[in-house]
Amino acid sequence: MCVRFSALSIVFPAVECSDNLFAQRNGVIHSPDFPNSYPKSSDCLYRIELEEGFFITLQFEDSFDIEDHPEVTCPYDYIKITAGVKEFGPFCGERSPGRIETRSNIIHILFHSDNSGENRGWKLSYTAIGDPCPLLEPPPNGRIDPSQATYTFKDQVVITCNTGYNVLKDGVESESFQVECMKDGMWSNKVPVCQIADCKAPPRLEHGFATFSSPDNLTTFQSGIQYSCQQPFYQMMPNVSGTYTCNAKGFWQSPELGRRLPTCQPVCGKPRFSRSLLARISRGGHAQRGMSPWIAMLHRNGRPFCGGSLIGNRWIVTAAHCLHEELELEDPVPRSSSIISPSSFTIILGKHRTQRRDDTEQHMQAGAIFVHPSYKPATFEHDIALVALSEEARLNDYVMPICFPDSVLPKDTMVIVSGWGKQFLKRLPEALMEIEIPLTDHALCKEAYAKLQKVITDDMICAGEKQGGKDACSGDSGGPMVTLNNRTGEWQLIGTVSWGDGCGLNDRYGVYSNVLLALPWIKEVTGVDY
Ligand code: 4AZ
Repeated sequence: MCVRFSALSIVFPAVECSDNLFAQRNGVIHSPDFPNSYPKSSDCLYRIELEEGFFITLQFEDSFDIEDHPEVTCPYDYIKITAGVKEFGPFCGERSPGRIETRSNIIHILFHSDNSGENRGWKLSYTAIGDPCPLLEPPPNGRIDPSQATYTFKDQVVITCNTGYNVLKDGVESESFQVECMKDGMWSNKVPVCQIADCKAPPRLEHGFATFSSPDNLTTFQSGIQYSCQQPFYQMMPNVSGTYTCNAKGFWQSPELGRRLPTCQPVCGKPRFSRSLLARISRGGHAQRGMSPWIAMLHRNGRPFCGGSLIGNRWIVTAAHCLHEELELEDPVPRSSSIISPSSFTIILGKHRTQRRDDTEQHMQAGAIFVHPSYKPATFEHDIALVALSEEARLNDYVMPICFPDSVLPKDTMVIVSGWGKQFLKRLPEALMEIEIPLTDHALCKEAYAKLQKVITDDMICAGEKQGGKDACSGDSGGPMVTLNNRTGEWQLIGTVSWGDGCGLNDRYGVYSNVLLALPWIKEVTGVDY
């Protein structure tokens, strides 16, 4: 019903409702003050503007009330919808327009009211949805999230691979891959492939090897390998199983070491030819082949000049004075103290005979020489040095390193000293000699040498029998003094031949450099720690 505008009627100010922009994919729009009467004389514009590709659907509520006229279509108040070139309405009366599928992404809803009437208005909800994209199949060993029956414009899915598999797209591996449904109803990208993680060929293990658990040498997720060391001359360090499994990230992994590899360390102090009680020397005599596989001969000018001991597979421990020009006995004019050139001598491993060739010998060059930092040529304190071999020794039954000492030994412990040094008749022996002697009490040794104004310091160990007889001598210097550790069954290096007053004299004892005391320095320089 229309009431003509008159001076008496109350003038309602037109409500401001012309600037309503809806940019969300869903929303609710209603006439002003709904469900109360809408204001008069208003022109309300509601815009729904979405990206191209969306189609807006309007759903009017059943409760719909706009002033109308029985004969004329919506002459007073009305709602009109423009969707691109299409128009819907005008609508008025009490019949809800219901659902309108506009197929457009931009909608303008114009609501006009004139200056009379009391009607409750309208309310609608809208949704915008795009065209569906084709059904997506997850790749083998992968999944699609979120999982839906249909996907439409703007929907995004993430393709993730199962544990042990990686997304492979254009040759690039990644954790996951996203594809989006586009406005043309096509996916932005093809579904990637899930490729099984591959640990590839296991890293090489020096002095060791890897064997595959599977007959076809698989290196993929959950495959296994077993590292082993070249037995019996190398052993695994730390002492672990050596089993590795290819993990989901494509790395070989061990339960004990994670991604770290074990190492293969030389086996020390366990000669294949061990001393039987029968072969045990009491008076000193020729050594048996292979019973001191750690002994090294330092050779120069066609003859041996010192001994040494192999530690690890590329280091020799010897006496510092062996490598010192100044103390070279044959040197007529003592020169200022200097180290001999590494290229001036040869190290021979696997040696037995003094001056004849052995089938087992290995000739090595010295790469570098390290003299103990506290070595004092005048007093023979810290008479110990290290020689780096220019190549690795090939470990076998005749070439094997000696172990490090692990504790101070009591006096009278029996030790074995070997060397090619001069015999007391001043002749070189035919082959390697060895003696078994007891360690001397430090105070007793000190006392014996005090008479000669010689000082026995804490870095020195004495050994020998009081009555003399069995002793190291010229040419034995640098050579090993070893003992069998009954607990471990390993031979260990206690000292290196250093000096003494004469050879084999009674109440005189041989003096040896204390390896246990030099051990921190030896480990630091060589890196050997088995
Ligand atoms: C030397 O001249 C030497 N009796 C080594 C050891 C001893 C004496 C001399 C101990 O190499």
